[in-house]
Amino acid sequence: MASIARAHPNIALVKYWGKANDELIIPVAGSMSMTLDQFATTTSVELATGNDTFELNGTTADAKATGRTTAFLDVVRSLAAEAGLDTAEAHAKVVSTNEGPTAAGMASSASGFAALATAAAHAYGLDLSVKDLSRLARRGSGSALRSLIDRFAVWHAGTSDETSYAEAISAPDMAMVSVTVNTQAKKVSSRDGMVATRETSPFYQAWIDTTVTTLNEMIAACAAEDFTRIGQITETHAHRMHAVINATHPPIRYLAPVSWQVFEEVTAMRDDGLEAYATADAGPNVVIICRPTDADAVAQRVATFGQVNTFLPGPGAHLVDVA
Ligand code: 2P0
Repeated sequence: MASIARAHPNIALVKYWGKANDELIIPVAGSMSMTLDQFATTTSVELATGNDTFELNGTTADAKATGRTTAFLDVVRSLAAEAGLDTAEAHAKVVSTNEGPTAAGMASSASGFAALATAAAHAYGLDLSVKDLSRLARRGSGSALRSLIDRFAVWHAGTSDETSYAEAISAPDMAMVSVTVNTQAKKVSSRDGMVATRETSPFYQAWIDTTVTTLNEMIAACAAEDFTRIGQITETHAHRMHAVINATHPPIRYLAPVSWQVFEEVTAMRDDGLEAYATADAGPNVVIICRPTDADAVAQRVATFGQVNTFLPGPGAHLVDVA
């Protein structure tokens, strides 16, 4: 009996960058995102004897990925023990497939842990609400908790395991056009980059303060269905995140020259009356938000900079089958 779940990546409009608690993955500030409608991860979890095993995209995962999966399953097992379930000691066979191109940098750890949390909770016999599944997914990877939510999500930072969770927020319909750029840049993981930022960036407290304010502004802009304001907040906030990261020592630079060219092109689009705004995560790829009716025009404007994909708001993580 395998439990199978599907989840999609999410892209933040208000970014998560920095932890108040590294073990529980409690962030220093809340964030807000759109769940995508493509590049799903499908994960099956089947209880088994012997060690936990993890197969990713058809091959046995490396030791680091397997260790992270086992650590996550330990959290699930501890919840099963608290609930008095006889699955609490069981190991699991985990098989996961990403539909997105592996090199696309489209938050596969978010869809991965959202799908794993959903499938593993079911396999171990836990009956969790979406809120509690988001809290569980957070233990695997912070951004994964937002992929539990349909369309648009807010992560309430909270101050404890209980109070740090995701829930839906209503926002005007929009599209995201991702530009996957070609670069040889060596990537510092988000996890390591966040620690370096906390330890060495002199702007860290300002970043925390501005993110708290920005999330409140974003929630108000969503309530007002003000796409222009949402876009302006998104682009400014992305640059503030890269600014605090750039100020680490030694410096971390996630954006590449071609990323800046895409930002320039988005400014030019606006000058031409095509309303679009850009953001970027811990890597050189740029994601452009626009109205769905403008997505084809935006995609054409950036086609020469890299591989272009267009997304609409998608579903939160869900069980698809119990074989
Ligand atoms: C975000 N990022 O809000 C931000 C923007 C990257 C830049 O969430 O350590 O992989 O597993 O909690 O979730 C990436 O962070 O980090 C991320 P962990 P995660 O989407």
